[in-house]
Amino acid sequence: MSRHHVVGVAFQAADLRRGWVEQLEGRLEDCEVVDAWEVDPSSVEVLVVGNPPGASLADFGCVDFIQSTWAGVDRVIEDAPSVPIARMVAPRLTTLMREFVLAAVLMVHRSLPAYRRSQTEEVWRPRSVAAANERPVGVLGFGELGRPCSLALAEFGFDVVAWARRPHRAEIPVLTGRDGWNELLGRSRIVVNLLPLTDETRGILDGTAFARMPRGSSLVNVARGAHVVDSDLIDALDSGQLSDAILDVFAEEPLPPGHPFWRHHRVTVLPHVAAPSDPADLAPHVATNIELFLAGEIPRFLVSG
Ligand code: OXD
Repeated sequence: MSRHHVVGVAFQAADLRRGWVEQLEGRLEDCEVVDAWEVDPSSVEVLVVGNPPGASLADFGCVDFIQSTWAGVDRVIEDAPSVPIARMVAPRLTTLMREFVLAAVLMVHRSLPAYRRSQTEEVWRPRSVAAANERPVGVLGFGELGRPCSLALAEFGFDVVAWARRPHRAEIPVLTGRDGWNELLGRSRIVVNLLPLTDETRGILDGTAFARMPRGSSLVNVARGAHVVDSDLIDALDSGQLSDAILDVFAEEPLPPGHPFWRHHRVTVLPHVAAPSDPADLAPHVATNIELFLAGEIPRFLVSG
């Protein structure tokens, strides 16, 4: 007889926990899907979490596998460094991120934030226009999200170069190493950040990085707020070194009241909405990966453990 397994969902919000239990129940054979907050943590073998996880993972010492419903798992790794963790990669999430990156880059490319500023001052001031192929764009990261976003921008006509930790064979140039980093920043009028957050990338977008970018360039950050040194970004925007920042992610989320980004006229603040995780869409992917794990096979998109 096959063994019965307990799969716990541990999100901060009760309605999200309920939603995930509903979506996963019935999809997993020989599993009981439970709200992890309502059971003895030592009974849970597999956890489904967001990033950050909605519970202290130290309490779930017996967990054998963690499935994230988010693409990035930096906070989960921090909390459970020795447990195998799979991040979320799914077609609809990729589509949403591609759309968002394209929208943000087009918005900056066609100066929409600048026109919004002109409007608040009631100033009628047409700006010079460039076509996409005249606009160098740099994408930081060439993984599951960086690659499709880079290619979507290139297909749209932008002059795209990406930067990654290791070399890639690709339809666009993918630079690596310190020299590649400097080259990408030195040429890009719009930089899009899609890097994972690691010890090496924390604070990588600092005053030195901004100073390397051509004057008047812009930043789109859809990765993690902690990649950016906030005070350096504000200095770069105030001095005119950078023209605009479109920020979907922040070191602290929700962005705290009174944070200077809220009212900065060159910052567009978005509440982490580039590619939201929808339980109905992602439950089949989560279930398939948990089944792989329970069958003794290697789950997809494993990042550690
Ligand atoms: C993320 C996500 O990792 O929203 O930021 O999936």
